[in-house]
Amino acid sequence: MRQAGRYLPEYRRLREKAGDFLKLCFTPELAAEATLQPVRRFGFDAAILFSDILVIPYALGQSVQFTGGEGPQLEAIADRGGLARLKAKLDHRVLAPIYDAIKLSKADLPQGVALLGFCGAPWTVASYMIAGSGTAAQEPARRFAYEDPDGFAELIERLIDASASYLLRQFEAGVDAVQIFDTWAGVLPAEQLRRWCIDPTRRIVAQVRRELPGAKIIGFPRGAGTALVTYVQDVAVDAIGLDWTVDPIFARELQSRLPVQGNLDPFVLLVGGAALDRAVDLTLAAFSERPFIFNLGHGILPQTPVAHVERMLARVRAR
Ligand code: 1CP
Repeated sequence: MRQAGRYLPEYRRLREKAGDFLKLCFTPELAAEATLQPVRRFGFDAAILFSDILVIPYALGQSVQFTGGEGPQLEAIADRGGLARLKAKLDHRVLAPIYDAIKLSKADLPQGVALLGFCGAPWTVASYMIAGSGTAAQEPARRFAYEDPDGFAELIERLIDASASYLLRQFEAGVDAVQIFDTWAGVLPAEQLRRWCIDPTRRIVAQVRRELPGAKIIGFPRGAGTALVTYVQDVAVDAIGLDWTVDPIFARELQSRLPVQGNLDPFVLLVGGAALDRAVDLTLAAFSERPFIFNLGHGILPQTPVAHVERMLARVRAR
């Protein structure tokens, strides 16, 4: 998951053929192909839609580019004036090819293999919109939120509405569940995390369920640590993704309330060998007695050898 394709040769070929990353996301046949590739190769129980969290700023009219196969480049929103340049509402015509990619993927997936849709949580998406690129600790967005909390709240409001309507369209197109990625939750102090991560995500979930009661939603507030307890309570997700720093002793408590997903260290998968076997065994021993989705604690690293993924899967499936 999560920028995952890059370790697969078939993805790199498809990416090269498409040329541009956004073209890959917005050409339904190509996006569906990228969605299906990992399932074909490994027989996973679920596929995640091939897209990116930054299609939302793009559909709000912000310039978004992926140049040189590296990270995203956006036209940074430096202040409140930058907000005025965004469209008032999400343009679903721009996003229509993504909904078509969902339909195509769903039609081609084997029976019983779930299709996951996703979006970024408002805080994480806002942090890229403000910085204009990836940063080590999202300081431009943190500065914006401290210096102009009302202006920042305005951006978060827009993203709550946009994300809820985007997720609803994904369900309409056929996804079985969605995951909300709050990749940068962990850089905020508790009060800011409640205000900018937990509360907005709670409102997205409530808005989606108002239209679609029973919509299945997985939360992934990376780095939230002990705030996971409040997150689970307040956001009322159906399952929680755990990053690799979460101690299973702590997480087992959460698991008595809801299914958990995770949380193998992506770096040990890259390293492989006996360390990988041991980490897989520890993860399974910690979580497999209660509802559990075996997964990594964050995205697979692009340099990960495919053989290590095969080794991990063989070990999990042998249980
Ligand atoms: O895993 C998959 O391939 C499924 C599709 C997927 C998902 C779920 C992609 C494709 N991106 C994402 C989510 C995403 N994108 C997140 C949240 C999840 C996470 O924490 O990893 C984030 C923060 C992004 C932003 C983004 N897009 C980055 C990180 C930038 C940074 O420096 O902080 C990058 C490198 C991208 C590009 C991207 N998205 C996806 C792929 C395969 C790629 C690589 C680009 C390429 O192939 O050229």
